[in-house]
Amino acid sequence: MHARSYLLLATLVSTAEGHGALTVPTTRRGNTGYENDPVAFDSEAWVCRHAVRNPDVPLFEIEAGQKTQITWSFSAAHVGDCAVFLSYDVTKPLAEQRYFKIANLPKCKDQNRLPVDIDMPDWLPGGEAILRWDWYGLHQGAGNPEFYSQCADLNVKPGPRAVTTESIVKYPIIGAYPEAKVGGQSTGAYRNAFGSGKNLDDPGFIMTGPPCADKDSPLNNCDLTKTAEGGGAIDGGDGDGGDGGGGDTAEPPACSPILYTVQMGDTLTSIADANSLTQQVDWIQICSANTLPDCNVIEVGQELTIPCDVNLSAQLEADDSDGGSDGGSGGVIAGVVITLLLAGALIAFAIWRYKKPAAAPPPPKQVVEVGAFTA
Ligand SMILES: [Cu+2]
Repeated sequence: MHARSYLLLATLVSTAEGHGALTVPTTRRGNTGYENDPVAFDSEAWVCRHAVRNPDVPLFEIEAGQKTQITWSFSAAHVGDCAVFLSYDVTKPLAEQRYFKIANLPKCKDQNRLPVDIDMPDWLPGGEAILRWDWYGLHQGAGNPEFYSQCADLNVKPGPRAVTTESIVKYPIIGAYPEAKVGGQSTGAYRNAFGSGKNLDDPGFIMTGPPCADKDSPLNNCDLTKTAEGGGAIDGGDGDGGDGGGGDTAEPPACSPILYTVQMGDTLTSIADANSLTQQVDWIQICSANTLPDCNVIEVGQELTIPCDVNLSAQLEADDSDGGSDGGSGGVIAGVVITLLLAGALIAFAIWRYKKPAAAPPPPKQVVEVGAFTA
């Protein structure tokens, strides 16, 4: 019994933690279904979540020198930055593939679920290639990023300025991003998205990761990583080193759960989206926090607690440590009670999910509106 509860809880928690994926072009998963869990940034899944091309997905056609549109979908729109890399090593295993960057996508939550133009460099070689999209989420602080990746397979139509693949400086993805924390201390390699590196204009705003293959390119925000290390030339040339540091170690501000009264036309998804900036939760977390018997059913006038993602993870980690937030014995007791309530809610929700294995939680877009009578 206990073992099963723990297993279910673990499953739920890993689901609730995962928060974003590329949806256009169609990735190697072959659909836009849930594949949002974070990956370890030193794992092969960080290169691509699938080792080989999906034969059911046609190659996505792109043309050197032209724009192409991509789209990502975040179910919890965390602060952080995205980037696009290419590789022509389509027949090599993930660990041997070498990549180069073509685009920086700072603050990519601001384009959540929108078509985003990428300028394909006019010097791209022709042939089959891998488009690799990644995202580091900074909602847990500069020292604790979450990493996400997706790969899609391309056919590149070259332009008149095409170079050879050999003339592009390439590198493995594992190791292309710096450690976020060493010896318990933030390395400052990632920006403080809640403070000094919040906005593009801030002096502390840095994009982390290697420079674009053409580091002097004015396209695709490549100037943001112009001085970074790790590649950045299409003629085998220079590399002027660089700093890349400048972040600080501040942690995200604690946010508090808020009460929300359901309005006409609301869905759990729309509520999660509307509060994503402060609460950073998705519809699954709201459903779970309110122990709703059915995530599809909410009623106008119903009061929902919208929890806070940062506090949720902190709370889960705290678990059987003191759990108190202000040190007094009252605080400790309150903390334990809250932890127990939260665990109970998660287990209840997990059991609810377990009882309906055929009906996995619906994709957010399909959450049914309830109470939509004409006023
Ligand atoms: Cu997340």
